[in-house]
Amino acid sequence: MKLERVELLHVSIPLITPFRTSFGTMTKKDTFLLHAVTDEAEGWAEFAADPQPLYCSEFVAGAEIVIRDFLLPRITALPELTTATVTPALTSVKGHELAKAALETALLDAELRAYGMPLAAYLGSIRDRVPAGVSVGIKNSVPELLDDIERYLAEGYIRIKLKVEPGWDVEPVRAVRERFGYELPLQVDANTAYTLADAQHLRRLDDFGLLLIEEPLEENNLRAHAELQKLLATPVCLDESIHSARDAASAIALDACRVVNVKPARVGGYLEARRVHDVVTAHGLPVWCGGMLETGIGRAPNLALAALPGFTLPGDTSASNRYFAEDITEPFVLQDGHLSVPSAPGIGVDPLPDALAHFTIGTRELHAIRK
Ligand code: OSB
Ligand code: MG
Repeated sequence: MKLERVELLHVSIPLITPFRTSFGTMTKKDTFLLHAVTDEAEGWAEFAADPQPLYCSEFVAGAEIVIRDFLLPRITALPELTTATVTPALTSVKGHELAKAALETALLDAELRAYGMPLAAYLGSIRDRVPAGVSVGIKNSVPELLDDIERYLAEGYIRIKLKVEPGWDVEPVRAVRERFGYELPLQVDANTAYTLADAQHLRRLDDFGLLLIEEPLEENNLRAHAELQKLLATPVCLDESIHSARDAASAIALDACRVVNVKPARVGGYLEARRVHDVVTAHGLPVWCGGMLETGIGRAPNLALAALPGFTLPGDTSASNRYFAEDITEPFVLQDGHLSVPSAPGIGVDPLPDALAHFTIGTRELHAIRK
């Protein structure tokens, strides 16, 4: 495969409702797509992070520079361009997993399209649809939260995740249990909002039969998560702290978590995400697929991953209309609480030209081979 050009499309898409977490409130998906054109096929990918480094250290403007100045030059120097050669070529650049994931995914998409192979088949996925959960942001009041959850359950979502922070934790969880019962698969996500000093408070969540508590403490603080796990009956799940399969192995060895949220972007792409799945599954622990409010371009490959056998818990991969009035691809629709895994080659979806034109606020040519 020969890389002819890589185009960056900066897109901005309004969210249907603001999404509030312990680290901030999002009102739109503001990021970029990568469009890789090779002599054999074209590929697409979405950068998963936000304009500000609040969820993770990477951010939109920084990732553009990293890809343009440090990642792409290493790719264009390769004698043979395949996904197998791309990933090792990028390892000398420290960190920047989300930027690497965007570039790797665009090239993987092009390569798989050239082979006519769907990403799900390439990864070894076994399902044609995956159960959908929904991540519910922090609300102004408990009644507002209960109304939102009622609507999501009526739509068919089969698992609810509540975003929590100090001051919005035990009370909303209790209210959800009282209203919807103990059978509802329910979990919480703190996005690093607590410290080990909050352990006794967090223990109160043990009364509510949660599936897991996600990233309660500081990012990368495996020791503190292990201390917390000793005090909690609720399984600790790590998100922000897991950047690789090696991190997952360390966290499990320390008993810092008993569940892992796999976000392909956070671990550098789908190949490493597959390895995270393999390591965690080999330890007999469940994994599930997280999300970052992706457009259809990011959602499609996440669904392919979530169809691997070890993904035994429902993920955060919700339908397009949970996020957007209009998506950039054909919308993903909830059917009987599930989303279909794309079956066309590569990531299996393309941007719709009109939607793409409508939501694109800038384009940059990152690399063009002069012919
Ligand atoms: O921590 O899982 C998270 C969204 C943006 C950034 C981080 C997270 C989230 C979510 C929503 O919880 C997941 C989704 O619906 O895409
Ligand atoms: Mg999370």
